[in-house]
Amino acid sequence: LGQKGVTLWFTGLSGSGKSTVAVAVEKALHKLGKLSYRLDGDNIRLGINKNLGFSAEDRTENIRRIGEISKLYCDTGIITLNSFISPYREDRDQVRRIHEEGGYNFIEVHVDCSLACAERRDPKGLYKKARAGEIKNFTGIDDPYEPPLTAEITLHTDKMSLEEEVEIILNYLQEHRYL
Ligand code: GGZ
Repeated sequence: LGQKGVTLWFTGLSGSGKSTVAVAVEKALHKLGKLSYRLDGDNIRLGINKNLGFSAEDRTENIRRIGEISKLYCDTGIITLNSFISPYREDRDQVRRIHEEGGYNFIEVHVDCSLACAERRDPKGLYKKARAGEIKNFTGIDDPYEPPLTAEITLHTDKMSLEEEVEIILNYLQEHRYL
């Protein structure tokens, strides 16, 4: 394949822009002839993890399984783009550990925007429902989000343009010889 496998792990609030950035990075990588694969709630929570909800326990198991899947992708040399809230630092660190112990590459990307900003966007109307008490344990409202302390990359999506964000990620991949 001529490329080095790596997991790009996008973490952040619902509505922070994780999937938007991942889709844009995927397009840019495709143009460069690089193979990538995107994992998100749509292909994971509706499939392999459809027995999991949003309790702390289920979120931990969600992230653990996704971590194992992306480690397997690393073996193939694919660039994996994972967009999950992954609210618990310990869960993300665990995924990092299983990568690093196996000699796999892991890059944590903090998709950082304030709760106010995510709530203003509210693309699916979920914050509104959470505020109304129609959804329980919603991250940022009545459930925690623990921001990364040592992410390799931080994107301030309330201030940056999508183009800038893609460039930051591609530059990082280039500098670290993934491209
Ligand atoms: C957070 C929830 C919840 C609750 C449903 N809390 O913006 P979305 O809709 O498309 O992304 C959110 C997605 C979160 O799933 P993850 O697998 O990324 O979560 S975790 O990493 O914490 O396991 C949101 C929707 O599912 N959603 N209920 N209570 N987000």
